[in-house]
Amino acid sequence: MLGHDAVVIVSTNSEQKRNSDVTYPFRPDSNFWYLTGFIEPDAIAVFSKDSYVMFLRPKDETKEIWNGIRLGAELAPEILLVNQAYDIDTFFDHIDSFTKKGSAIYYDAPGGSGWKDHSSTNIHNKRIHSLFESRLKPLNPFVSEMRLIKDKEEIKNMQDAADLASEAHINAMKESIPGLFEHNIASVFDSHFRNGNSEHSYPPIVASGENACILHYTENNKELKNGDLLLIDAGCEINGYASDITRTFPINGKFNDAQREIYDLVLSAQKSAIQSIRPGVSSNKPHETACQIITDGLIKLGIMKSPEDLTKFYMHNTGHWLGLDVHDVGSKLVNGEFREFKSGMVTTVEPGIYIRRDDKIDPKYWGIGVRIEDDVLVTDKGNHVLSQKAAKEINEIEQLMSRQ
Ligand SMILES: [Mn+2]
Repeated sequence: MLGHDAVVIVSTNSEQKRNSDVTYPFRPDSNFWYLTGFIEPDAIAVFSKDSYVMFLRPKDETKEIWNGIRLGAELAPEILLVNQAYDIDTFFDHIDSFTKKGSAIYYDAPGGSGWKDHSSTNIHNKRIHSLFESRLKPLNPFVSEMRLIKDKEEIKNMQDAADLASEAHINAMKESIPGLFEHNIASVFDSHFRNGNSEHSYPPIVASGENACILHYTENNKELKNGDLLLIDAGCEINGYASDITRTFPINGKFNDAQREIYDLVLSAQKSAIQSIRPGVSSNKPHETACQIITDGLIKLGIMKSPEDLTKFYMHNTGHWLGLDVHDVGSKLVNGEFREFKSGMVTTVEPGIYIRRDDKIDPKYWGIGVRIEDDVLVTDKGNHVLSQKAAKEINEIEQLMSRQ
C-alpha cells in the first residue's frame, strides 16, 4: 500500500502518572499493539519493505525487581520476530540508517487524534516530528482499513469479550434489588471481568431511573429505587479487543406498562436494525431503520408530534465500529458516501429512547431511559450477534429476575 521506499514508524505510550509515584494501569496504543503484539510501554517499531526493528526499554535489574520483567533487546528477535532490536534511548542514533534519503515516513502520535497531535505521551513523539516534519505522512488511514476487517483470531477475542460481558450483565440482573446502590451493581462487573482475567474496555455506566437520560453518566453511586429502570452500559477487553453491551431492566424485576411500551419500541428498533446488516448494505442502514421505527412509535404513543422531534429523545447514532478501541477506527464515509458492510466488520447496534421531565409529555413516561446494545459481526451471509448470551426479551429478563 505504501510504496517501496516507505518507512513506517509506530510508537506506543509511556506510563501515565496518577498521583505521587503511582501510575495508571498501562494499556498499549492500539495501532502499535495491532502491528507488533508487544505490550510494554516506551517502545517504537520501525518497518520497511525488508526489515522490522524494535526499539524498547533496556534490561535493568533494579527496575525489574521493583516494577516487573522487561523483554529487552537480546530476546526481542526470538519473541517478537523482529530482525533487530535496540534500546529505545538509541532510537535517534539508529533511525537514519533505516530511512532512505527523502523517502516517505508514515507515523502517527500514539493514542492521539492524528499525526499532528503533539499531546501524545510517547517520550520521543515531539522529536520524531521535528526531525522528519516535511516527510511525515499519516499512517492511520492505512492501519484503520486493516483493523476494520477482523480475522479469525480477532473474532475469537471479540467473541470471548462479548461472552464475558454478557455473563456479567446476566449476573447484574440477578443481583439487582431496590435498596442497593448503583456501585453495588458496578462491582458485579468489576468482579466478573477480573475473574475472567479481563478489564473494563471503558468506564461503565450504571444509571438508575432518570440518570439513564444522562448519556455518559459515570457517577454510579445512587440508590436503586423500586419502580425504576436500571440502564447498564459495560464491556470488557480480551487481548485488547473490546465488547460494548448495554442492557436496561426493571430494578424490581417487573416492567410496568409505560416502561414496557418504551422498551418494546427500542427492542423492535434494535432487532430490525440488526436484521438489516449484511454484506453490501449501507453501514447507515441500521441507523435509518432504528430512527424510522422509533419515530413512528413515539408519535403513536403521543410522546412526539412530528419526526423533527426525534433528536429530543434519541440523540446519538445507532452504532460504531468495535475492535481494539471501543469506538474503533475506520471511517463511515468513503468518498462522501456511507461505506457498505463487508464480512469481518464488527459494529454495535444500540438504539435508545430517553424521556426527561417535560410538561407536554404524560408523567408516566418521565425519567424513562432505555438503550439496548449488541455487538454484531458481519458474516458472509448476514450477521452474527456476538453478545447474544445477554438476555434482552422482556419475558427472559423477568424470568431471570423472578425471586420466588
Ligand atoms: Mn457503544
